[in-house]
Amino acid sequence: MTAVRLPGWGRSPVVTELPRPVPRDGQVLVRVEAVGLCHSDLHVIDAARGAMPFRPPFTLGHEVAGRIAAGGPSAAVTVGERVVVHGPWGCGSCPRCARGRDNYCDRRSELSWAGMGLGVDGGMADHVLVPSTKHLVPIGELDAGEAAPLTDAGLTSYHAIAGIRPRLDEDSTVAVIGIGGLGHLAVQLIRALTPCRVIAVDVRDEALALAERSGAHLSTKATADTSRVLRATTGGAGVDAVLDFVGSRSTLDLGARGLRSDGDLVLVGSSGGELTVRKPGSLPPGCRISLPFWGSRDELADVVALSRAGALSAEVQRFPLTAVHEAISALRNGNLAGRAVLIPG
Ligand code: FEH
Ligand code: ZN
Ligand code: ZN
Repeated sequence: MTAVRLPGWGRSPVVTELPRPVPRDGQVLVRVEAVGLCHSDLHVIDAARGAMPFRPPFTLGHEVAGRIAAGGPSAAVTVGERVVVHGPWGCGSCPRCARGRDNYCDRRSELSWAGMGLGVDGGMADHVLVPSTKHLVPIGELDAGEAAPLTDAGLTSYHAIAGIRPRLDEDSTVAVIGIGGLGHLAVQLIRALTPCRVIAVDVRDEALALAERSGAHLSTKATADTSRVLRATTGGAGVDAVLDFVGSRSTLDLGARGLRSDGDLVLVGSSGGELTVRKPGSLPPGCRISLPFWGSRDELADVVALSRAGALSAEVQRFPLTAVHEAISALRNGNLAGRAVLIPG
């Protein structure tokens, strides 16, 4: 089978041929029909030796949709069923993993992987071997190219919103910073799940247009004065929540300056920006800071249900699997509208 593998730290991914895996025990072989490309893939590709808690070589790809091709002897599967894969594979036995919350596995520090395609072979390939049927969610007739981003971009956004949702009402305003693969789905999810107002912030005109197509009430280009915009549109108080899908020093500063007291600052992006937490300091009194990571299997089922109900629709840009380097360049250069998705031949 064709696979995109990271051969070693500091080396470019290679498109190569591997034997198709054979499922054992409870494992499931999934024929990949679409696999998303994520900024985290770039962080992994660019990582220096020792920076990640896992080691190459392995096949990339942690955002997968496809069909069940075969099951191991103890896997109860329906061959041909269309599914997406819950990717943050944990130890499988701790209290968190037992509840499908592998994203917060208690033994993560002991594992040599961070999830599918993150230290263990993933789905940037014709097939992927999934440890158990518990990692699969049926998708019915959803288009595979639009379903794959639900498993990471959609799920991560959904989980981030779930953490603040109880505090969002019709008087609330939420700023979404960074309207890319995750941000545009976050705008759709906030509109679908809450009555609050959404302000989208990005540096690119095409991203702000995507935000408006996704349902943002207001979209504003990020400048040094954007925190004033956030305050001006909320009567001076500031926004009730900031979802930062960039996570740079400038976006964190913007979020802190534009946030209302008793507000929520949610850091999702992994650009490595820093924020000083100090009293007295720049953060408003009563604010909460959270760093959500991916999401649970049950939350993925919720995301798929929202998509099947027509409340969520990922804008995607499709590339052949073998054109992975073209997709990587487009992601690096900010030339994507929505999420890049690779389609095996
Ligand atoms: C994966 C691995 C490490 C950090 C972040 C991620 C996300 O892309 C998963 O949603
Ligand atoms: Zn990701
Ligand atoms: Zn675990």
